[in-house]
Amino acid sequence: MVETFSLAGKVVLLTGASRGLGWEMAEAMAEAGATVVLNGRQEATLRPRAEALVKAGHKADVAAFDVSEEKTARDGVDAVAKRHGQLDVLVSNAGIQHRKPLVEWELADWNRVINTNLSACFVLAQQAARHMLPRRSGRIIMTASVMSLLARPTVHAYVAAKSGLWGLTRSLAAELGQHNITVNAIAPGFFATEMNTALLKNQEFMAWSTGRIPMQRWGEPKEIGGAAIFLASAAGAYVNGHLLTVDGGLVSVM
Ligand code: GCO
Repeated sequence: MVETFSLAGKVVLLTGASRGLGWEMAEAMAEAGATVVLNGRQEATLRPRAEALVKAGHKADVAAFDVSEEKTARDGVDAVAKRHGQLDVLVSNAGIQHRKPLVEWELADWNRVINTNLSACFVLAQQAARHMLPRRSGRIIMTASVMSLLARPTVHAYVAAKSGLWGLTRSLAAELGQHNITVNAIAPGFFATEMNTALLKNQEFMAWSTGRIPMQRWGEPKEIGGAAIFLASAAGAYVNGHLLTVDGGLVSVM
């Protein structure tokens, strides 16, 4: 049974993996036996993370590049596949947030969030697929959000990007499934990560958001890892085009 959830022999590239949910998924997938390749913009923040995984007896590498720059993103994916001889799983997790009342938004802010949270995911998935198609094997996992399905004020580009990412997940699943490449999305609810520091400091928001969640609490970052292992492992072999919410029940209730 344990083998079903094993990632032994798999090379996994995770973007935005130096902290937050990206790091938590990377650590969990390394513990499941994968060789995890940690992406972020700064090698200096990635290297200590990789060293900690290796020290714990796992396999880890780093790939520092900016996912929002098309050429560096494509070259970064190619370099991982070349260095490790294969790319089995892409976890396209990197994302940014911007919170402003509608009338205070600049178009540049909109474009920045859409580019990083949606367009970069398309580029990364396309480049990863180029390595997966010849092997007729691969898994692409997007970090979507409950904001793929819901919305709240001030986070306009994030909601639009995450909604689009759920659509992109389905379109990629539709085309790549015949090649034994599955494409799925993990939709986190509210987790206590650095991206949400401003929310965590807002007692009114914390009371409101926690009250909306059936489990009456935000997620612990370590509670995201199992979803990534499941979708990347043999256990998830026939799961394709799925949005796996990890949200304490938030999207299931009014
Ligand atoms: C926000 C938060 C949320 C959560 C998460 C939900 O400002 O509403 O950042 O978007 O971080 O993305 O899945």
